[in-house]
Amino acid sequence: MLTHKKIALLSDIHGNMTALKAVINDSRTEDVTDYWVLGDVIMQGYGASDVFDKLYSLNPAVWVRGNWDDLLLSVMKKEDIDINDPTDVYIAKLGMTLLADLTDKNIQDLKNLPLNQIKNVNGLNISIGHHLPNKNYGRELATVGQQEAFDKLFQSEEIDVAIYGHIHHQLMRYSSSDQLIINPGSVGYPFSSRSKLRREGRAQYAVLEIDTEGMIQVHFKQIKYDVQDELNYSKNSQLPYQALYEEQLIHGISRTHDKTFLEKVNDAYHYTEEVKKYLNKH
Ligand SMILES: [Mn+2]
Repeated sequence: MLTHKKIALLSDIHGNMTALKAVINDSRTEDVTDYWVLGDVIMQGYGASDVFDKLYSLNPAVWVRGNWDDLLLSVMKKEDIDINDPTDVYIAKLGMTLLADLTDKNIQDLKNLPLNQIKNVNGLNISIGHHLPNKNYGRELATVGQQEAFDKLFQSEEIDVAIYGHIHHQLMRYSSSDQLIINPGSVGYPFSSRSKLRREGRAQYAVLEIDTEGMIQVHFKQIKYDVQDELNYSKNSQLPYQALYEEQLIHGISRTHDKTFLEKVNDAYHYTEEVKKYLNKH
C-alpha cells in the first residue's frame, strides 16, 4: 500500500552539530517519515563522531558521499596532499583532528557510501547525489550553470526527479525534458553573495512531501540556531582554524582557496610541520 511520505533532505552539514540539531528538531514538528542525507557531513566544523551518531539515529534510507567526505578519506590514506599547498595543509590538519575522534565504523561507513542512489517513491523515480551522478565535486551545477550540465543529472528518461546538494543554495528548476531538479541548500553553511539573502544562524534544509498519487510538494526551510553556541562548542573542542570557522558562520566567507591567508595561519600555528610529521608516519 502506498503511504504519504515526508522526506527531510539534509545536505552539507559540514560538521555543524548545532545547526544539525536545530534542523532535526524542526523536522519532528513536520512529522517527517524519512531522512535522506546528501553528503559532506563533516569537515570545517568540529562535529565528527557525534554527527554520525545523530545521523545513525535517523536511520537514513539514502546517504551519498560528498567531496569533503572524500577529502577526509584522502587525509586518512595520506594521499593527494601537497605539503606546499596551504589549502592541502588546511584540509590535512582539519582532517587529522577529526580523524582522531571518528570511530572505525564511521570511517568504514563513509568509505562504503555510494555517489548516487535511485529511489522509487509512490511511482516517482528519484535520483539522489551530492553533485553529478558520477562526480561529487566541481562547479557545473552552480546556480548559474549551463542547462546542459543540469540535464546530466538524469542518467535516463526513466528518472523523474533529481536531488543534489554541494552548492549550498536552495534551488528548484527543470531539465530540458521537464524533469524536476531540487536542491535543499546547506544545513551547516549556507551562502549567498547577497547579504539580504543570507543571515547568520540559519540552517537550510527541505521537506519533500510526496502524496499517495505521487504528487510532490517542496518546502524549503531556513531554521534559526545559535551560532555562538556552535562557536563555543568548537572553541572548547580546540578546533584548528577557529577564526576561519567564525568568519564562515557569521559572514559566510570561505577561505578554503585563500592561499595567502591560509599560509599565514599554517605558519603561525606550525600546522605545516605537524602535517609533514603526520605524512611521514607509517
Ligand atoms: Mn560539497
